[in-house]
Amino acid sequence: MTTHRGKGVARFSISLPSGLAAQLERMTREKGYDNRSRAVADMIRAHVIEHRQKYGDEEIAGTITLLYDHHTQHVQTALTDIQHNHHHVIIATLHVHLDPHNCLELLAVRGKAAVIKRIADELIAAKGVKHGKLTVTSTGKNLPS
Ligand code: NI
Repeated sequence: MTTHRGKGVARFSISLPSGLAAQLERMTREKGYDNRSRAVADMIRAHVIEHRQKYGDEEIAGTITLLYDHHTQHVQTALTDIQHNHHHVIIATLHVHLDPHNCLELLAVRGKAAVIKRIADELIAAKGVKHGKLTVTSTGKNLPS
């Protein structure tokens, strides 16, 4: 990636699959942005904030959502092992049998941001997990109302 800097603005070009580029154009229009750069800048800003929340020393609360096919060999054992290893951080779980194959698992977590991020990455990367997502919020302690 080549970056050109000037007047407080960094310019760079990126390559996207054409289908994704078309979806970006559509979203930019639908959200009312006057240009693509502002839409992309807002997306990057949101991700930077999320990234900081995940990697810091700060105490956070959140949820980890996992979707997996319980027929995939060893997936449930692997996920349960990880959860037992971090029982002090995982404060509640909910398991829903979505259909004959798919399971939805929600874990409520509380602890240091970097620790929670590591556990979420480990769970999401486990073989058999089709999709996973960490949603971060505050513990409420240092959040002015
Ligand atoms: Ni299930």
